[in-house]
Amino acid sequence: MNVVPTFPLFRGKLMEDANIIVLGIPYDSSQSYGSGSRFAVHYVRIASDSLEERSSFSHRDVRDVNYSDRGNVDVPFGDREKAKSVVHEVLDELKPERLLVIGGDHSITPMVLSRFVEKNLVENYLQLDAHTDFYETFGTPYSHACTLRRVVEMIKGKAAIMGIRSYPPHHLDELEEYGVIYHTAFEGLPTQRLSRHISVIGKINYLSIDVDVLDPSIAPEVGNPEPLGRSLYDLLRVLSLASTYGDLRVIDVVEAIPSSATSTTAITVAYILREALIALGRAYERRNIFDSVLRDMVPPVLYPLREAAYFETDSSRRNRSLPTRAR
Ligand SMILES: [Mn+2]
Repeated sequence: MNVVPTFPLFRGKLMEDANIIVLGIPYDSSQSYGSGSRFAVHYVRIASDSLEERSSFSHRDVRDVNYSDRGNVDVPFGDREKAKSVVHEVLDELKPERLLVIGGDHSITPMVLSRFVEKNLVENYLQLDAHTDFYETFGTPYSHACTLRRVVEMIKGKAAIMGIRSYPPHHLDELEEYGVIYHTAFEGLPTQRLSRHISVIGKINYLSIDVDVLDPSIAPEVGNPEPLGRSLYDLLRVLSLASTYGDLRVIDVVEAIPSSATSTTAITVAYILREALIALGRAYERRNIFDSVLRDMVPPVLYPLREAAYFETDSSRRNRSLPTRAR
């Protein structure tokens, strides 16, 4: 198989029959400004070794997730078609039920997505990004700046994008024309407008996270940094909503170019990857038909209650474990 072994994310054990597969795709030939996301696949895995396996955000432990990190796809650089065929070859061999991809630049998303669409495993798509990525062509039609455009051409369901704050004005008209739901960074992520967002997030199967959706003060090392981004907390809320309501199949995390394993960006991405594994684990737990029927039966107006229940566990835990301090 065309994969290269690496230090496994959160020291996960190598398993043949894991429910969730982790793959690095160190392809960065389309980055148009800063480049070097091919190295992220190494640095963020090492950075994961510095974090706790148990998340204080979701109160879950990544060691309870049945995942296996299979290493990095051995992609040829500069040849997009060859890279795509190697990615497909590896996906066909591993047959992941659910997948976490570490990029690489954003042009890897259409490569991965196309296989899942062909197999009818992915219908709806959500991208978190500072940029619209909706250029028809940007030097080449497979530039990272054309990601969403290529995605919209191939998916059968709905596409949505959140966090955008850098685009030519005509892109917004085109997004509407193509039926893409969009929220700018200034409209906020779910923390502010929960009910409007979960009607989008609750249906997604493929979540693509461009790290530049975050404010550059949190993750400065990305290909195209853009000020006025969202917080890590907002991003994690999207993940928790998607795992509570949706049927997540694939998450990719792309465009980071950390300069070392100890950089703020590497640590932040490792943090996102831990929550992404936990989200995919929750999605797997909710895979059975009974649960999906129940999910459809709950009217969207009651969705906030379901999420409140998820977070209630956190506060009850906090109340239990914190002794009253003597004054
Ligand atoms: Mn971007």
